[in-house]
Amino acid sequence: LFKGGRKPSPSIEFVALPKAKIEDSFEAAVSEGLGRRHKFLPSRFLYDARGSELFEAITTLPEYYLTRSEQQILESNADGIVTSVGPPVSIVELGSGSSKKTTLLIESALRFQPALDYTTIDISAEFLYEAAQSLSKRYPQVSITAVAAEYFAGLKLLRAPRAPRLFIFLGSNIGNFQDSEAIVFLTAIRTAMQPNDQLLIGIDLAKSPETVFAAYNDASGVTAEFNKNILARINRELGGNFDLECFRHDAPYLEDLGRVEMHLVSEADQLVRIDALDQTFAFRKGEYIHTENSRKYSEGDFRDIVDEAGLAIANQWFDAKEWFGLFTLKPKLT
Ligand code: AVI
Repeated sequence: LFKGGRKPSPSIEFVALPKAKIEDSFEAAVSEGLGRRHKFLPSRFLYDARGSELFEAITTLPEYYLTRSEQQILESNADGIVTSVGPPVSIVELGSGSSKKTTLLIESALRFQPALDYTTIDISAEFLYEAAQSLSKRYPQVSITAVAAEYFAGLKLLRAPRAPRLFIFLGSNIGNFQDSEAIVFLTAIRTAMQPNDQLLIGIDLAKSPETVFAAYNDASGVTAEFNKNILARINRELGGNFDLECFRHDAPYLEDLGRVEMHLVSEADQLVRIDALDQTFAFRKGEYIHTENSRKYSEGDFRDIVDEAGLAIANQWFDAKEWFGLFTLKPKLT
């Protein structure tokens, strides 16, 4: 562990793990995933600079209800959430807190206490640094610790808190994990928690198939571009020769499995060469690369996952249409 040199202001501490340790290899994942019988690319690789920009655009689409629903819940309930843990509270965010949603919780905490410890853990050091700077400018009463690390490593770096902690993991990001991965992830958070800490988590709920389908198949084609960007990224970074016109975005809602899958479907029999791997991959017409799962939970499914991770639901809040849920989770008494 090394401390990231500069201290930009007295209220920000920047902690970074050496870069080699935090970046797992895109190259290795592409080689392994495209070599499988059912071709697969891990969805975390959708988020290079362009992919992150496209995801931001998705969050404002008329069809993409998730961000607005979660925002609505926080607007109505931030005080209730914060006071279910404190005051005083400290906040630990998994993901970098540049969003409006985080600031609603910070502002709420500051209504009940004069100062706040806020820790943010994110893999992208650059993004984290910018988000921390802008938060610090806006809220000088907040002491910020910005940890550039993968979540599991970052959780291990947390110091003993000065107040009960509200961990936050918003945006239905948990929904991009397989259930088994979600259990491992929640267990890691539970292990880092003390008895009075809670985890606030946002999840997308099962609802009318038309509504879910539209959110991942928007009329303006932004989600299609977001999905195809992973091929463009292979071309840019690994010298691939994917022809983006020869792949089609497809995002079926598989209600039985409780998830949307994003696919990139080959429009023809074709060969794709990737120079950095010195490999060529064959695609049959209609064959697809599976690029993302996005879980739409029933309350029962979610409760089972929470339980398996050694946590229990403390409180729950919903938007007016009950499309999205915010849950506080606490360590189960053993
Ligand atoms: C980041 N994640 C919660 C988004 C989702 O809805 O699963 C990613 C996304 N994929 C397509 N559109 C948005």
